[in-house]
Amino acid sequence: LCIDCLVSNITVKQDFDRMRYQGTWYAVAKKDPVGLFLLDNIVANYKVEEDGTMTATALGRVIILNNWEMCANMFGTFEDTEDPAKFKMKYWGAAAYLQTGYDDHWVIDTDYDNYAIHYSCRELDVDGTCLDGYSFIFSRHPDGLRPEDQRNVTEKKQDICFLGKYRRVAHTGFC
Ligand code: ODT
Repeated sequence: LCIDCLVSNITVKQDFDRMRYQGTWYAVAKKDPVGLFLLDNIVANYKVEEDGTMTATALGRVIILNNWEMCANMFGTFEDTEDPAKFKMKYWGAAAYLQTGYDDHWVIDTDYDNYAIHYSCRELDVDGTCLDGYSFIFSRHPDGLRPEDQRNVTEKKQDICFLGKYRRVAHTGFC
């Protein structure tokens, strides 16, 4: 629960298990940041390397240079923090004209087998709330969340103060 919307009060998945988080996740909904990048057909694939480092790749439809539509092939490496569910993600694209960055990457909740709620605040407001952030709702199933997971996901969207700010992420086979 997060009633005051302070980023420092947001709770994440307890005892996050990166091994069980590995594999393919389909984005079913997204709360966009300022200057959104990934539009739709977003699929992430997480992996734990031999040294224990978590890495990921992501595909998604983007529009670059205002009207050039393409499928972005993105890479990320995750730096651990003192909280196992909170990472710093360094990311870059397969091509130089794609976005690069260094974002928070928090796993708010997941059951590993069906759903996951990701959260990233890029910019804190002076009052400690999130001024610019983004979030993905992920499913293991390309066709969306199971009905039995929807209530919990809605609750978590509220906890991170993004309820009502998500849009559906379409999967049309573009990527
Ligand atoms: O789309 C936006 O507007 C912001 C998101 C930009 C970050 C995309 C970089 C992905 C790098 C590869 C990592 C995959 C992990 C995906 C999990 C969540 C999305 C960052």
